[in-house]
Amino acid sequence: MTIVLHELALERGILSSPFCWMVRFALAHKGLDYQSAPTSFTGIPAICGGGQKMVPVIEDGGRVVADSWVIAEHLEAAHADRPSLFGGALGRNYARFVFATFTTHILREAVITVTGEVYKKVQPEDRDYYRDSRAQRFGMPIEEFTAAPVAERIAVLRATLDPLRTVLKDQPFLSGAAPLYADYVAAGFLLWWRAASPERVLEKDDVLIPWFERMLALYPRIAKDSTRTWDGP
Ligand SMILES: N[C@@H](CCC(=O)N[C@@H](CS)C(=O)NCC(=O)O)C(=O)O
Repeated sequence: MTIVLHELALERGILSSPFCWMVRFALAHKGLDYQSAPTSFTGIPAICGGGQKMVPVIEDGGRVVADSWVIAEHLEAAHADRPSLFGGALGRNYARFVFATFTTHILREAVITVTGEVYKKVQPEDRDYYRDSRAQRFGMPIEEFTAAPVAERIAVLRATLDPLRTVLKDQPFLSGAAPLYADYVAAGFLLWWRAASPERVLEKDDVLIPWFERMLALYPRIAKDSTRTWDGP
């Protein structure tokens, strides 16, 4: 049965959530058929009959599963006959560490840097909600995000990706010879950033570019549905 993926959309259908991209990669890796159900921020509380606060959320054979990591573990267990997302317990723990690194160090830096851009791109019905919720979350008005020295922040953000550079200069994927969920976490982050920000997070000579190109070549639907704001991958 087709899985339904509730995912975040900005104006013009721009899909821009790192966590939703991670789930798309996971579904594609497993070869599972899925239907996208885009939502605005303010549409989230109404999905699946109510009660949801965030996306991604999937409906899989009558089960509603929320949270990208929980979804990845659900897909691994419920579709165990399909290619493994983690490649066993060690791979699961490695992916968990990569995910935690992104959510604690890298995403926070990125969110602060990109919030002003996302604000320009949210759907009209989301503008007030987005402005007020981000001001409350970060303790500063939205105008301060847009006025921030973006170049300096991007330099800091680029440096947070150094551990990936160390690994990926010597091997094709974070997970080794083939991609697994750790790679999808990192690529999901970059797809989100690339859709939301006009600023390149990967410079043209970044050693991560060949890996990112390999990630984009894996699943045509992901490459097709993602929005590119740079003159690169
Ligand atoms: N831990 C969650 C985080 C999901 C998350 O932060 N989703 C954001 C979109 S990127 C969201 O739905 N935000 C709703 C809001 O800010 O109102 C996961 O891994 O799925």
